[in-house]
Amino acid sequence: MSNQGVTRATAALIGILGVAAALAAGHLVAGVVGPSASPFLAVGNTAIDLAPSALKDFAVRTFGTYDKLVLLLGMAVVLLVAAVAAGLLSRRSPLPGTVLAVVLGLLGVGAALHRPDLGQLGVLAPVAALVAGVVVFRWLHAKALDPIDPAAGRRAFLIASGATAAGAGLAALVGRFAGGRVDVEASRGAVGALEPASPAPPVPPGADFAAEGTPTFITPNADFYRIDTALSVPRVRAEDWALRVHGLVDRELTLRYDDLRRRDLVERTITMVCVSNEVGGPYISTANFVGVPLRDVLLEAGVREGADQLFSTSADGWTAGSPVDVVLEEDRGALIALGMNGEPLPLEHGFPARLVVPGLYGYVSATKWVVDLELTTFEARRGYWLDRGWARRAPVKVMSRIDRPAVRSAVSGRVVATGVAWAQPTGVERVEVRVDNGPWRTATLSDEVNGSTWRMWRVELDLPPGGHTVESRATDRAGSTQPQARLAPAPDGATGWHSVFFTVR
Ligand SMILES: Nc1nc2c(c(=O)[nH]1)N[C@H]1C(S)=C(S)[C@@H](COP(=O)(O)O)O[C@H]1N2
Ligand SMILES: [Mo]
Repeated sequence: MSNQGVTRATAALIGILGVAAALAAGHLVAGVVGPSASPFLAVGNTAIDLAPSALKDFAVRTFGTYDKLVLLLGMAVVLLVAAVAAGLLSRRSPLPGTVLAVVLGLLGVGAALHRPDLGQLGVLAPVAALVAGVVVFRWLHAKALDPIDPAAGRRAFLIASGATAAGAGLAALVGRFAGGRVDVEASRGAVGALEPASPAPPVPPGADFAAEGTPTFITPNADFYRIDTALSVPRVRAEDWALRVHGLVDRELTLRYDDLRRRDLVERTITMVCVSNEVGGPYISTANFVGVPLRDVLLEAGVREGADQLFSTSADGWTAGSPVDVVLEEDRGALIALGMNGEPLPLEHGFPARLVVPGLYGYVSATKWVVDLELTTFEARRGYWLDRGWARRAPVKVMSRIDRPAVRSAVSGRVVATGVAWAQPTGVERVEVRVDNGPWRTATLSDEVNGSTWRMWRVELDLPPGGHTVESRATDRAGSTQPQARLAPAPDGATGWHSVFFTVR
């Protein structure tokens, strides 16, 4: 048997088991040194950070909020193929498989070193993966090649394979358990009600046209759009959380969760929007955020002359830079938010705390899992997306979207076109609609909640049967109208009129 090597099926199995053992060992150690050190996640997170922005934009455009799932599945397929290939190349000698295990392990080491949220101990996880991968691969290979007694050798190999599979499963489970030790859900549950001392005014029933196809005015937390670079949601307990305010300040502050929640909390109804939102896109949502005015905290710290950037950092190392003049505006209503729609922030939306700045796109303002606020200059530090082709200043652009009729739908009878418009922080003055390049008609607006929230619109159309194109454009309180020119989201937000083709029966 030794001259022919192992069979194809056995060779493939050895490759797969070697990779499984490596991943499981890495996951086990990551459970102790930090969940994001798990090699699979660390490589995925690093791939996200290093990916060219064109690829990331493509992923968001194509897969929307499933982009991360697609990345993980893609990685799994690549790994499986590599494992099988390495196994097949190693039918006679374990050398090719050993090389693959080392290369994958080093990839994991590189990724762990690149994670800003991991200390030096983070490399222990991929090192464990590398060692386990090499040892298990070579051990199984030797068993499969046993030249002395082929029958007994086969039995020993099967036992060893079973033991490897069981051991890998167990290690992965223990790693998962150890990683879950930081019980963030329990911490969130223990926060209880965050009662605002000054609640937001109630949203009037006429604030949306949900019965006619617009979104509800307040977006339920489960439906709130989610955009971030985190493959695994950072798990920070409220008890362990602290926010440091430093840099160009008169006095540094360190605020703990209890310090903040004991203050007079304010509630503000705010619409958030992502710069990646295409014309007509879904990355916009509205919530009642509860928290502490960001301005108050910055004034307590005392912002020094010359600081033009508020540089915020998340627990996982992501960063954003906001203009100091904007976050200090009295009427802006920027928050260090702790709660959202009557609950502590959901984990995916930044528990324990995040920033929300009305009128700025999320990538320059809305840091989730925020742990650090540095007063600095735009010269000195660059936020995460700036080196990836996005602009330094990114105020939200005036925009409108058509929700009904739906794209390419067929409608009969009376046509009611509805949609949303936004122009934070001034508010929407007017929405106009036209059909088939006809005259613009002014739409009816829903009751206004405040300038930092979206506004719904509706217009009744009387149209002959056949195909029609409806277009909309909004105008803000300062008098600027949504321009017709179509611009892509990069570098500072899409522009253009939304247009929808539909048919009247
Ligand atoms: N830590 C962290 N915060 C982040 C991001 C991120 O990738 N990491 N993405 C930002 C972007 S681009 C947007 S649009 C908003 C989205 O917030 P949401 O997921 O709660 O809707 O979060 C911002 N805050
Ligand atoms: Mo975003």
